Amino acid sequence: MAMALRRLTSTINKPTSLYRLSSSLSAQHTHKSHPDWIKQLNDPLGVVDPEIEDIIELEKARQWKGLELIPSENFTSLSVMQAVGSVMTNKYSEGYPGARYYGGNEYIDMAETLCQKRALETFGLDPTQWGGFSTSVSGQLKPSNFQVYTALLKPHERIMALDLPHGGHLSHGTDTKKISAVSIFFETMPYRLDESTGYIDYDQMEKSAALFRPKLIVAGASAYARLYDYARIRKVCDKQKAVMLADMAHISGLVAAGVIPSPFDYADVVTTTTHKSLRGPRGAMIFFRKGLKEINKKGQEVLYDYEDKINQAVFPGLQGGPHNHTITGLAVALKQAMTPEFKNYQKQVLSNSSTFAQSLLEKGYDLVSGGTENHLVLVNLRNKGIDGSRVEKVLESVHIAANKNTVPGDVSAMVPGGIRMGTPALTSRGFVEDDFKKVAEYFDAAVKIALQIKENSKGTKLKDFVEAMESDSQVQSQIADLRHDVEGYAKQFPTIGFEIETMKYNK
Ligand code: DSN
Repeated sequence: MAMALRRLTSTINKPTSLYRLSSSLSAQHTHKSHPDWIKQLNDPLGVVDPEIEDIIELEKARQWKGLELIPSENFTSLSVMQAVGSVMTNKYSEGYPGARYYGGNEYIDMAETLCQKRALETFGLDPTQWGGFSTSVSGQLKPSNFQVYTALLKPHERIMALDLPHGGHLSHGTDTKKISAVSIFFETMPYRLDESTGYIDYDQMEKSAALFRPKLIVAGASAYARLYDYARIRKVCDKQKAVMLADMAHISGLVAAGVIPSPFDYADVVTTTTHKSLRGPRGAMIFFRKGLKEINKKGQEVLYDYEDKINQAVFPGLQGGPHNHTITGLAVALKQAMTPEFKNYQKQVLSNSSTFAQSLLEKGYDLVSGGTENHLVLVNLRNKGIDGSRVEKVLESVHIAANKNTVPGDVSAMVPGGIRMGTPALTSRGFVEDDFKKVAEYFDAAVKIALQIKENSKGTKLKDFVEAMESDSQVQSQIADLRHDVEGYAKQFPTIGFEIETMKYNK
């Protein structure tokens, strides 16, 4: 006992031994292994949850074999998915870089700061004049637009935006049934298309604004195939002293690549989702002007005051912990958006869209506004004697994903008269102009099947149509043939973010 004690004290008192003791604490740990119950919790997906793994494999096959024509969708890159599926998902970081309510955020701050820097660079913005949030990603565009409204307006102040049935978006509050929070908490007045041209009626917008006196006007849409006249809307905003919010969700990839005009030259605030033409992860960004606004009549400098207000509205106003994996993935997407390859991609998106529009026109389809200047087309099916809901059903059955959509003149959003289709997703897979001529043929074939089904339907309801579609063996065999052709065509193109060889369902 005494010997042992002596040995211990002599060891303790030797400085070199002390050094060895501390160095073994910091660097010479052996790796511990987990007990089985922890190991099991960390097994790979295929072991933990084959059911979900199978669903993911089915979705991969769907993305590979189908024609993805929904204009607000895209296939994000492998590198973005790697960042999104990373350990960055594990952190809470309420607050802002350098001012968090949680410890351990040094790398989250680095990712977010880089993301913000890249966001400004991507859109060519001077950081002394514009600020941006990549934190606004714990929702889709609806929260972001709502965050802007709550930051800059008082409850029930007035917003003007494109009418929902004319191509607007629910987050702009022009729904007459008051189903969106925006239309519940704010007063909205729509501006509309000139139905004879399918273009926005700016003259009428100006007149309505003079009567309605909005505090904020939204320049942005969900189904508008033409470019916005931002300068014109700026003038209306200036007359009414209204904030100009550009919602560039659909077109932000095209804006980033500089292939269509940028709203930043005119708007006060710009919002966008990040997963549409921009090809990032699902999320949203808010940009706002800062710095000098004007010199007032007394010769004093007036500064923009959006930064703190929008900051507050995002957090703590409406958002909690940011999705750090998404912010990290977005940083990657923005890096890609500044490359020459991305510019080529966006040029191809536009060229494909224009070819697609032309092919549809040649087949006798009526396009709202007569064509397109962006990534989407809006087909008015009324002259064909059918509606968007019925055509969407047949398209889905032949593995073509598109949206039914209201078109000017529609009385019901339940049976809209049009179909909205876009080119960003298939362009990501490598489709070029000739491929879109083929896509137009497949679309036309699907519409013809829909017309035949409608003729055989016993009643006038959508469910009668579906019943006729499912019960007619001749129709079923036409659908099977067309689906076979569509899938054969789509399968020629590479998948994005995963390899065909590694897929479970790759036949
Ligand atoms: N951004 C919408 C779309 O256009 O599909 C979804 O809310």
